[in-house]
Amino acid sequence: MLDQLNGLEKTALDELHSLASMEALEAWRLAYLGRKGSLTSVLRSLGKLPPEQRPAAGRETNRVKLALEQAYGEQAAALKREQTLRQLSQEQIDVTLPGRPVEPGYLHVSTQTLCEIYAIFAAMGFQVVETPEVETDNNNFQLLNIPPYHPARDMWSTFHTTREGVLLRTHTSPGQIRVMRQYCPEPIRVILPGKCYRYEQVTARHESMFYQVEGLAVGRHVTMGDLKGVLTHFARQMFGANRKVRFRCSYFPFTEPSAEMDMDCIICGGKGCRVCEHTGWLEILGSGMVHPQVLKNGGYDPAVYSGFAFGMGPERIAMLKHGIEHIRYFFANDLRFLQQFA
Ligand code: FA5
Repeated sequence: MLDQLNGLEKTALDELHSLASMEALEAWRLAYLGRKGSLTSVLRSLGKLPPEQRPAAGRETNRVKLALEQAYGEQAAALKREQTLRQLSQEQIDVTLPGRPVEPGYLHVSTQTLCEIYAIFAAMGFQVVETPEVETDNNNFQLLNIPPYHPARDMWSTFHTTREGVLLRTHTSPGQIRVMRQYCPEPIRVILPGKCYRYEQVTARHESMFYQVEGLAVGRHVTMGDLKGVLTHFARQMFGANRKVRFRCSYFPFTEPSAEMDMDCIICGGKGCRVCEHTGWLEILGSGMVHPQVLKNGGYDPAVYSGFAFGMGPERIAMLKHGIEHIRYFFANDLRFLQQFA
């Protein structure tokens, strides 16, 4: 047995040192150290020896195994080194070739529009705050004066989740409650951008997922005049200094009074066309003075504090700015559309 082992060790090492490729090395490993290799079969046959010979034979087998493993490791490292040196001497790098340019990415048109909106409001002292897309019924509706079974719920067709009272927000207005509760009694000037979801049929101006940017200002002596000033300034910064705006009475349960802001049609300049449905005006956003009950729900005393809020759709704003006919282009991932805004 011991002679057999010594013979095996010698043959294996001789063979190993003559190997010239990684493939041959792997074949050697399988032949000697693999599960069906020679050394493994010697190990297996130890049990057949007379008991008094087993300890010495076991020790010797382990010694040979370790010696072969070590030699294998060294040979592998040497072959690898040789291979690398060979590659380095054969392959040449032409450093004079021009580099391959990495195509830079660019922002999606919705994100570009959001950035423009942020910049305009930041210049007026508004901070950007993000609030969750998955909301409670309480924040999305009830604390905004829309109790269960209130007919105003029809204005926001809702995606509910399987968890009772948890839904995908239908607008960014629940962020008003979150921010007021976080900052009360500090004055607030924030915009709250993010995705909203409505269970609606897709039309040229309606998607089931879209962005909104909410605005909220709360403090002492905040008036409707402030609301009109801020929003008129926004429209002129976004669409041009000569833009006319008008405020139309509207209804939102969480603002009182409420108003929608229209801008003179960017396409026909107010004369009337297909885009503005021959009215000369385009609706840009919903707004109003924060309802006293909503201020209370946010922790503010409506006898001391007042505020204004607004909500706009950046996709609709981008549609006007760039003359985009259908809202479905925004999220269809068609590069022919997206690359126009690179
Ligand atoms: C609201 O969602 C109110 N929360 C806005 C508001 C905030 C009013 C604060 C008062 C105070 P409305 O449903 O009109 O209102 O939506 C506001 C804007 O979101 C719309 O003018 C439009 O630009 C955009 N929008 C609404 N629904 C969709 C839709 N399905 N697809 C794309 N944009 C939409």
